[in-house]
Amino acid sequence: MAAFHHILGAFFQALIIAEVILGQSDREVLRELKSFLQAQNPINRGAYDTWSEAEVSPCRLQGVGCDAAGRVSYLDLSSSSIAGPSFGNFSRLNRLTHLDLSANSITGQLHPDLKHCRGLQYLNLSSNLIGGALDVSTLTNLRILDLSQNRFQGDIRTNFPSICRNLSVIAVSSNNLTGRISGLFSGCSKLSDVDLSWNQFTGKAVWKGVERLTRFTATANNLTGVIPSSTFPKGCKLQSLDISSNQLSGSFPNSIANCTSLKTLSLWNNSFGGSIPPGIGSIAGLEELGLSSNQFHHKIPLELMNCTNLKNLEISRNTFGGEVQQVLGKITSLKSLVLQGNNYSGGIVSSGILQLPNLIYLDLSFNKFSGKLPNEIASMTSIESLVLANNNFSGKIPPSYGRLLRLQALDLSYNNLSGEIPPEIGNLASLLLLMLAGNQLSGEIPREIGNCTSLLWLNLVGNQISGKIPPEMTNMGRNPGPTFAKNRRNPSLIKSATSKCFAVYRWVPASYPEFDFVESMMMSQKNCLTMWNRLLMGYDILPVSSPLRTALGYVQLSGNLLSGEIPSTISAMKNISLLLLDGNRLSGHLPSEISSMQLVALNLSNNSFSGQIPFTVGHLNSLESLDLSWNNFSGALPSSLGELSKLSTLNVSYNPLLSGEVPNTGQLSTFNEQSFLGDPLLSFHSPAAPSPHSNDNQPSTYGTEKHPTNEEITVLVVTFLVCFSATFVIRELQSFVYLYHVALRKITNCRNL
Ligand SMILES: *[C@@H]1O[C@H](CO)[C@@H](O)[C@H](O)[C@H]1NC(C)=O
Ligand SMILES: *[C@@H]1O[C@H](CO)[C@@H](O)[C@H](O)[C@H]1NC(C)=O
Ligand SMILES: *[C@@H]1O[C@H](CO)[C@@H](O)[C@H](O)[C@H]1NC(C)=O
Ligand SMILES: *[C@@H]1O[C@H](CO)[C@@H](O)[C@H](O)[C@H]1NC(C)=O
Ligand SMILES: *[C@@H]1O[C@H](CO)[C@@H](O)[C@H](O)[C@H]1NC(C)=O
Ligand SMILES: *[C@@H]1O[C@H](CO)[C@@H](O)[C@H](O)[C@H]1NC(C)=O
Ligand SMILES: *[C@@H]1O[C@H](CO)[C@@H](O)[C@H](O)[C@H]1NC(C)=O
Ligand SMILES: *[C@@H]1O[C@H](CO)[C@@H](O)[C@H](O)[C@H]1NC(C)=O
Ligand SMILES: *[C@@H]1O[C@H](CO)[C@@H](O)[C@H](O)[C@H]1NC(C)=O
Ligand SMILES: *[C@@H]1O[C@H](CO)[C@@H](O)[C@H](O)[C@H]1NC(C)=O
Ligand SMILES: *[C@@H]1O[C@H](CO)[C@@H](O)[C@H](O)[C@H]1NC(C)=O
Ligand SMILES: CC(=O)N[C@H]1CO[C@H](CO)[C@@H](O)[C@@H]1O
Repeated sequence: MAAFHHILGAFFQALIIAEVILGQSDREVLRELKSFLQAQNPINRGAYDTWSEAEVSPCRLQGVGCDAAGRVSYLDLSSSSIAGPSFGNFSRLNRLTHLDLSANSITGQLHPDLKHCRGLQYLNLSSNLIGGALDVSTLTNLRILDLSQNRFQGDIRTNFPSICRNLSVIAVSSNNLTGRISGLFSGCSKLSDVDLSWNQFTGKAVWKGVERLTRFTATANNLTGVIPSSTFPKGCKLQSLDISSNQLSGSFPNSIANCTSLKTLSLWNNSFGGSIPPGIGSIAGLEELGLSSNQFHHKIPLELMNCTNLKNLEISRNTFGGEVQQVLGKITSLKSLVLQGNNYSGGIVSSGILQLPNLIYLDLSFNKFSGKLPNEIASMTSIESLVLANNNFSGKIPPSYGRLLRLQALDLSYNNLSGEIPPEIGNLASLLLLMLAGNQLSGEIPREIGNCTSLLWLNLVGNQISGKIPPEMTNMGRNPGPTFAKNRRNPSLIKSATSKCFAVYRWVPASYPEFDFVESMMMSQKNCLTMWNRLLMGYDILPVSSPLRTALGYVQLSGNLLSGEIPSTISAMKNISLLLLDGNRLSGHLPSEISSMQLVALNLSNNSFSGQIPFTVGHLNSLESLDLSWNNFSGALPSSLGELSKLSTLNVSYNPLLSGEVPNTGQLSTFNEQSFLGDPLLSFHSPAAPSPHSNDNQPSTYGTEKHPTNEEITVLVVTFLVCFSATFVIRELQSFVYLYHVALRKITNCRNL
C-alpha cells in the first residue's frame, strides 16, 4: 500500500516536473515571440515590449494568461502596433485556447502554423491585412472566430462543417470571401451570432435554422431570392437581423412576427415589394426598423403604432406618397424618422409627426412638400437635426425656429424660400450646421449669426443675399466644444440610418478637390455613417491620416450679392478651413489678418477685390487651393506664396494689374500658364536661367534678374518689329507685353517637354 503511494507520489512529481519543463518551453516561446516582434517593429511597440526576462512566471506578463497548471492559455496582442508577417510558432504554446492579434497590421497569408493550434477556442485576427485563402478547418474547438476587416478571399465553404462543432460566434465581415451560404451553417448547432457583411457571398439569404441565432448580419453581399414564410417559425430567437444591400426580392414574410425578441430589423437596399408586413407591429421590443430603398408601397400598416419601443424608423426611397400618414405620428417612442426620397406632398402637420415628443432627427428631404414652412416645428423642443432640403417650400424662414435651442443641424437648402434670414437664428447656440443654399433668400446676413458659437458649417450659396459681411459674423463657430462634448457623452441615436449618407453628401462642399476623398469614402455606407457620427462629435472626419488636420469648418457664401470689404476681424475665424466668397460684389483690400485663419481653401474669384495680395497669405501654411481670379488685384505676387508647400491649385488669372515677375520659388514653380491667364503684366523666370536670388523674399521685376536667351530675344525682336509698325497707344503697349509673355511661355513649355 505504502509502495503504491510512493509510486503514485513519484508519478505526480514527474507530472509536475513535466509541467514545469513545459512551462519553461512556454516561456521560451514568449521570449522568441518578443524578439521576433521587436525585430519586426523597431519603432512602435505594444505591451509585449515590457515583458521582462526576470519575471518568474510567464503568467504575469501583460497580455498573457495561464490555466490552472501554469501553462500559457491566453495571449492578447491586440492593438500592439504589430506590422509585417505573423509569428510562426504559436502552436508551440500547446495549451493556448485564446489568441487575440486584432487591430494590428499583420500582413501575408494566414500562417500555416496557426492550423496546428488545435486547442484554440477564441481566435481574433480582425483589423489586419491578412490575405489569401481562409483555411481554419483544423480548429475544431473554436467557439469564437473573428476575422473581420482583412483581405481573405476564396470560398468559405472549405471550413464547414469541420469548424461547426462548438462554434458560437463567427465574424468575417469586410473581406472578399465567396461561396453560397445556403445550408452552410446547418450543422453548427451552437451558433448564435453570425456576421458575413461586406463580402461576396451568394445564394439565399436565410437558411433553415437562422431562427436559432440571436444575430444574423449579411449586409452588402450578393444574396438573392425570396424569403419564405417558413423561415421564421414560432420560437424564433433572432434579436437582430440585417440583410440590407443585397438583391432580395418578393414580399417580406409576415411570420417575422414570430421573432418576438427582435430589436433590429434592417432590410434596406433590396427589392422587397408589396406592403410592409403588419406582423412587425406585434414585436413590441423592436427599436430599429430600416426599410429604405425598396419598393414597399400601399399604406404603412396601422399595426406599427404598437411598436412602442421603436426609436429609428427609415422608409426613405420607397414609393410612398400623398399625405404623411397619421400612424407615424402615433409612434411616440420615435427618436429618428426618415421619410426622405418619397413622393409625399402634404400632411406634415396633420400626421402629428411634429408632435412626437422624443424626436431628435427628422429628415423629410427629397419629397414634394410645398407651401410655407410649418410654424409648428418651433414647438419640437427635442429636435437636433431637421432636414427639409430639396422640397418646394416657399415663403420666409419662421423666426420662431430660433426657439429650437437643441438644434445642431438645420438643412433647408434647395427649396424656394425667400425673405431675410431671421436674426433669431442667433439664439441657436448648439447649431453646428446651417444649410440654406439654393433658395431665394435676400437681405443681409444677420449680425446675430455671430452668436452661433457652435456654427462650423455655413452654406448660403446661390441666394440673393446682399449688404456687407457683418464683422460680428466672424465670431461664429468660435467654440463648438460644448456641443461636441455633449454628443460624445451621449451619441444616442447616431446608430442606424442609411440616409445620413445624403446628409453627408450635402455637407461636402461642391467641387473642391480637397474634399474629393470624402465623397469616395462615402461610397461605402459604413464609412458614410461613421463620418456623420464623427462630424457631430467633432472628430476629424477620418480616424487616421486625414490630409485635413484642422477642424474643417467652412463658410460658403458663393453666388450672392454681397458687397463691401472682408472685415479684418476675419482673423477670429480660427476654426474655418474653407472660405468661399466667389461670385459676389466684394471689394477693397484683402485684409492681411486673413493669415490668422487655418485655411485649406480660399476662393475670392469673381469679385472686385483690389490692392496688393498681402504678403501674409504666404503664412497660410495649410492652404491647398487659392483662387483669386477675376478681380482687380495689383502689384507683384508676393514671393511668400512659394512657401505654401501644400498648394496644389492656384488661380490668379484675369487680374490685369498684377505685375512683376512670378517668383519661381518653392511651390510657385509648379504651376503652368493656366494659373496666370489674362495677367499681361506678369513675367516669368526662364527655367534655363535659374535666378541666383531664388530664395529672395523681395518681389523681383523683369529686367534686373532676367537674362533672355537667344530664342527669346528673337521672339522679342520679331514681336517688337510687328508692334513697332502699329500705333503707340497705351493699350497696344500692354497687349505687346502680353504677346511677349505668351511667346515666352510657349518657349518655356516647349523646353519643359
Ligand atoms: C520557431 O521555432 C523553431 C524551433 O522549433 C525555431 O527554429 C524558429 O526560429 C522559431 N521561429 C521564430 C520566428 O521564432
Ligand atoms: C476582436 O477584436 C476587436 C478589436 O480588438 C474587438 O472589437 C472585437 O470585439 C473582437 N471580437 C470578438 C468576437 O471578441
Ligand atoms: C476582391 O476580389 C476581386 C477579384 O477577386 C478584386 O478585384 C478586388 O480588388 C478584391 N477586393 C478587395 C477589397 O480585396
Ligand atoms: C455580385 O454582384 C455584382 C453586381 O450585382 C456583380 O458585379 C458581381 O460579380 C457579383 N459577385 C459575385 C461573386 O457573384
Ligand atoms: C445597394 O446595394 C448594392 C448591391 O446590391 C450596392 O452595390 C450599392 O452600393 C448599395 N447602395 C448603397 C447606397 O449602399
Ligand atoms: C409563426 O410560425 C408558425 C409556425 O411555427 C406559423 O404557423 C405562424 O403562421 C407564424 N406566425 C405568423 C404571424 O406568421
Ligand atoms: C395594438 O395592440 C393591442 C393589444 O396589445 C390591440 O388591441 C390593438 O388592436 C393593436 N392595434 C393595432 C393597430 O394592431
Ligand atoms: C407622386 O404623387 C403625385 C400626386 O401627388 C402623382 O401624380 C405622381 O404620379 C406620383 N409619382 C410617383 C412616382 O409616385
Ligand atoms: C412649387 O410650389 C409653387 C407654389 O408654391 C408652385 O407654383 C410650383 O409649381 C411648385 N414647383 C414645383 C417644381 O413643384
Ligand atoms: C417658387 O415660388 C414661386 C411663387 O411662390 C413660384 O412661382 C415658382 O414657380 C417657385 N419656383 C419653383 C422652382 O418651384
Ligand atoms: C447677439 O448678437 C448681437 C449682435 O451681434 C449682440 O448685440 C448680442 O449681445 C448677442 N447676444 C448674445 C447673447 O451674445
Ligand atoms: C472547448 C469546447 O467547448 N469543447 C466542446 C466542443 O463540443 C464537444 C461536443 O459538443 C464538447 O464535448 C467539448 O467540450
